[in-house]
Amino acid sequence: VSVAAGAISIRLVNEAPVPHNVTIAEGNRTLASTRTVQATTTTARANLRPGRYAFFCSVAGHRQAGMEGVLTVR
Ligand SMILES: [Cu+2]
Repeated sequence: VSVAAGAISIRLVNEAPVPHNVTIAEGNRTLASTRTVQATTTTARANLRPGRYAFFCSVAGHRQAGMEGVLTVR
């Protein structure tokens, strides 16, 4: 996933009955996160400088199960 630097909007559509979120982090520092939701949609805002960040679901065990990726901010 890649986005332009500056203000961004994160939109999580979770149709499942299992709770999820989207968290963006730089190392151990959380830069932004949505609420943890199930069977609904939620949004969050962030302001990001250029770089490569991790994004993942922070619900216990979910990142380890593969819910992660790299966010490139141009
Ligand atoms: Cu999850």
